[in-house]
Amino acid sequence: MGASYTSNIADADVNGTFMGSHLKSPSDITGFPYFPTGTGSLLQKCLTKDIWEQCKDRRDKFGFTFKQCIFSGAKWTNSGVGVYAGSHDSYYAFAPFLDKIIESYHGHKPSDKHISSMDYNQLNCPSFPPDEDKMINSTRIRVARNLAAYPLGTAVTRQQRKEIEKLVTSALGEFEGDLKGKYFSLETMTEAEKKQLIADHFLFKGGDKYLESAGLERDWPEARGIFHNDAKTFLVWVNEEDQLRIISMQKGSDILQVFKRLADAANKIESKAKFANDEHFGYVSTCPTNMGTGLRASVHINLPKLMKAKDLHQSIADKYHVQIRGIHGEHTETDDGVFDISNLRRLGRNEVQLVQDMYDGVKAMIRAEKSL
Ligand code: ADP
Ligand code: CIR
Repeated sequence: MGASYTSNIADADVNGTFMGSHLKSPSDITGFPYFPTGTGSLLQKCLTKDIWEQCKDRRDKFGFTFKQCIFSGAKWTNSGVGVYAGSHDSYYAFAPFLDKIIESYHGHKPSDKHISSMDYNQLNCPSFPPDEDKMINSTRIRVARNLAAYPLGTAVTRQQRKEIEKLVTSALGEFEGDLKGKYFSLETMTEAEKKQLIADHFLFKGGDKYLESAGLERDWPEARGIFHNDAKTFLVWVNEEDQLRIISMQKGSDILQVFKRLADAANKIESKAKFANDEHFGYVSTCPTNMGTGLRASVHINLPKLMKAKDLHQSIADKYHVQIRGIHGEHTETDDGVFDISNLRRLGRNEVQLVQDMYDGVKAMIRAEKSL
């Protein structure tokens, strides 16, 4: 059958690279999306014409459509992935497509099980010697979580988003000791406070075109905010890409301490809130890359020589399953040779193994930097 093509071609940017399109809403996708030459997104790799025909008119049990699921990547063909789910159920309703995305990204097959472990005693991460410690500015580990009783942020109503904010902040309000903190609403914080929190790497930025196209910035900034302790070593983002991003971070390279705090905080929150989770997928997240553990463990590290050797650092990243980002968040460039190195995989391996991926990858990068 000859699939019809939706024209989503827009003006090329000055380099001739295709960046955006005239697609305004998911219903503008009236046929198989057009992907210009050079599109490298997982959406483009996994969406065959057969899968399109099977899924194009499907919706999940909350009414979130397949076209909504692929809209971000159909519009922004420079996406890395380009796909967002509407609910836990989307992963089943759109299984012919999302199983393929999940297997391509995580290597996790439909019959595989996901088992969690935050047993930090199993982590093999000896302290970095002083010359290596000096290269590492800071360490951060976050996990993504969403409440079982609601659809994901892509599909919640305005009222549901407010309920989620209330539930999460009242649970966090009971924390004592090192985790005791306060909630700061994005609606009431001043522009200067917001800027400072973003500059210090504590707060999300907003205004992300990929998230916006997935419906995640509706009613912004209402019902969004950040909870943190005084030391800003334990933080929770509320109602950004996921309903909760639980974060542990601090200056320096003590990965074990950061992981212990994260495990403790995540367990405490889970004792008060039921998270969307199942045996096959682990914890459910909005972006398929975060399924399973939802865990991204990263260091900000200074590797000036290695980062100039593109083939070398990319081959180390591939071998150790780590990802290299700029230090101002995903899709950012970097300055001064400081990079964000983190685990790439999140599903089908437990939390300890993923923090280990990051540690081993960072050690390999440091060895290479020293040898150059
Ligand atoms: P995530 O999806 O993990 O939240 P982003 O790449 O969007 O990732 O980063 C969110 C924020 O966290 C950014 O401000 C980024 O600079 C900060 N961040 C990430 N890793 C670290 C780290 N190891 N040390 C300090 N800040 C970090
Ligand atoms: C993209 O496809 O490039 C963006 N939608 C982000 C993909 C990675 N997702 C993530 O980090 N949560």
